[in-house]
Amino acid sequence: MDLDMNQTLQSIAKHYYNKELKDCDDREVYYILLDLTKNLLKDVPQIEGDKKLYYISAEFLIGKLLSNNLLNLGIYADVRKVLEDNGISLAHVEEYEPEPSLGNGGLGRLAACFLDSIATLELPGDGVGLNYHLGLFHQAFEDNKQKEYPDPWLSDNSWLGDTGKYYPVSFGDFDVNAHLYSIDVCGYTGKKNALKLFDLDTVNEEIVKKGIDFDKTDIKENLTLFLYPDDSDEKGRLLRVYQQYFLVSAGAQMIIEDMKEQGWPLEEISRHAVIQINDTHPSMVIPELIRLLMENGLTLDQAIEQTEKTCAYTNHTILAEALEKWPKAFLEKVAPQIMPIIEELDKRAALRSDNPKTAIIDENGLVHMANMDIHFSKSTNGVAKIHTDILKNTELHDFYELYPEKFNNKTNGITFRRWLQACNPQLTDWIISKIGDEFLKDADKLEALLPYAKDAKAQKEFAAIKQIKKEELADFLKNRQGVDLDTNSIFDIQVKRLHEYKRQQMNLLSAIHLYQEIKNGYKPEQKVTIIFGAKAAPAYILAKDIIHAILVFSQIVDNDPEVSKYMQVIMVENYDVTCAEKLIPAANISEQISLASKEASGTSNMKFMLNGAVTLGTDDGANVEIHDLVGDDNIFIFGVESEEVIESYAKGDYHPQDVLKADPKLNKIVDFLVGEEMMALGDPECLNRLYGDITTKDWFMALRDLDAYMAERKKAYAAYADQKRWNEMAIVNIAKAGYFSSDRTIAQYNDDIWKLR
Ligand code: 26V
Repeated sequence: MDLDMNQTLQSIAKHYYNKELKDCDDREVYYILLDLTKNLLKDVPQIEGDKKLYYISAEFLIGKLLSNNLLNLGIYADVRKVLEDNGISLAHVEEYEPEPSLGNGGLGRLAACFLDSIATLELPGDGVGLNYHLGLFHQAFEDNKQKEYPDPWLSDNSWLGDTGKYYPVSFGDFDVNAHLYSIDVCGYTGKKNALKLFDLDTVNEEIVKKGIDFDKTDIKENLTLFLYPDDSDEKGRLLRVYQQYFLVSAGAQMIIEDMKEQGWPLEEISRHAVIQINDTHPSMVIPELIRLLMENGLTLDQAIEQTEKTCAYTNHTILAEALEKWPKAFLEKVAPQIMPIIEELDKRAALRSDNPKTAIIDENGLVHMANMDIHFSKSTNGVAKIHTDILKNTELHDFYELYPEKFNNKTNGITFRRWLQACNPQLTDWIISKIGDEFLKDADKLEALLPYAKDAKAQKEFAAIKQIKKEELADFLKNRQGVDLDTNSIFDIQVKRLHEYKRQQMNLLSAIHLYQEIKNGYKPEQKVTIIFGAKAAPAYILAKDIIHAILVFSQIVDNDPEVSKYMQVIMVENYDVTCAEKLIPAANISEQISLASKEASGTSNMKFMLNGAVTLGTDDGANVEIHDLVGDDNIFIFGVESEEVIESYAKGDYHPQDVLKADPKLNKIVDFLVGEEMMALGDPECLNRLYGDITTKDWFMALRDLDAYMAERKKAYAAYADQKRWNEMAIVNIAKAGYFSSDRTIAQYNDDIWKLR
């Protein structure tokens, strides 16, 4: 970029603060950079084409945008240098940017990575979502328990731009106006798309009471107040349907408006638009688009045909409880105008198949959103090979028989701009010093690093960078939550949403086992720091019990000097994208231990791999593909395989008591949960409930895999002792990570589904 960076920043500093740059504090520098970047973004050319993608999603977990934008504008290094020359650290400046937490986890973060890659590949495509005033709750630990607080991110001066446009949305009992905001999304080649976010002007942040409680009935005041309001009760679920219809109705109107502005006939909308439906949250876009096309003069048959050719659906989970089914009564209340269309689609679906499992409306009057998506969109994809295979062979088998041509796999990916360049500039520079910078545009080129895996000098250099990242993490956590980390220990990290199927409880049980061994005189060769980071859904009691047990156990270890020489357990408070960017580059071991078949893909597994951590995991989700790429020697795999798990569920033959009877040593571990040490510090109600669940239900088979997990973990720790071998494994992982660039994923979506050019 042709810009004297020092002069430019000095003049903005003068203009706003009447100071020299070096005299500005970090907060002021943040606003100077925001101003600079927003202005530069204005001049970035829009990506154009005669077909446009709309990636519609209830979540976009975009994280902080400053670094990412600087990178994609090509001025990151320049800005960092000028700041440094003025005694300012870009890392400290970034702390003043509030993180927009507009997503729960992987699904929302994937949408954000995709936007980056879509713009980088110069494909015309916008994100379409909601402008939640309060993103995912802020997690605090009080008395070793999770407490939830609001997490505001909006301020007068932010990345969000007001388009000034409104779209009318009619609910059954009242009408509102959707207000369109927009955030520029600049790709790495210097062209931009947008993230379009709808909001409602009447939303009132004052109605938030204690914690994150609020009146769920006043839709005009609460519609876009929170990301996914608590849906453990009926009012919360109904509010969610209001949010969803608001999103799709405004979104579909905007799409139709775009078509008209371009002069493209709506009878041919599928030639000019493609709508990727991210999970079932935006599924009502199908009947809504049909309705609007008919309002615009298409016949019912035309509208249905065009909609089916325009929409495509991505499935992100096989967990039955996560597949949305809305009672007809809800939809009739929220959007009575689309109910006749859904009924019509249900009739037409029944003509295509009389199998009740593929019905849109079931005998209980529940509308199965995924079923509507599969019948009336042109493509259904899973997010990793094994996940798509399970959809085809098991979960959605009846649909696969009906529409084999609609099913396809798109293994997830991550943007290397954020998950390597921005969060690990040291590693990026090191890779560039070895193989040049071509891999930044063509991730497959990372393979050129492979010969360095066995190179002693390269191994040492890599290890030195890992050490720097461990020290940076230690500083970060010291500042953030006052903990001290031993950077000479193994950093063994599991960060993701808390869910029983992800099995943080199994990690905890294995940590308890290590504690017991140390108490019995075992002296590990290498100290280990086991780090967790996870938020639990506010109404998910067992998940909160697991957090409680981890926090209590962490305290027990800290209080015991005999044990804390060899191990430490840390639960990071308020795990978010910002934390992830610090934790992932510092990891030695990446914990990916879901019950095989349950994790659709996972994406942190890819981020860890790219940053030179070695996976300890099950053959589940994208771990399977990581395993294939790096081979048996560069990964630690354990556990029951997915076919066996699926068979076990079908037969209902898993009982944790059988495992406990067969292996007495496991009893000792599990009993610790309710033993005197834990009970002395913890809440007996929570601990007993967790113990009761694990010993009698254990729905996700943690006990079944526990022994194999502990054995494999020991192997990994032993392998770490051979530093040469360990660094070799880590470098092989980096070299093989190119496949997981979201640029590859997006190119495949485009080739197979979107066909934008
Ligand atoms: C949602 C819910 C909500 C109700 C309670 C239980 C439950 C369990 C799981 C979910 C997940 C919903 C969809 C989702 O977030 N899937 C994630 O998508 C990621 C991106 O494709 C993928 O990497 C993760 O494996 C997958 O869990």
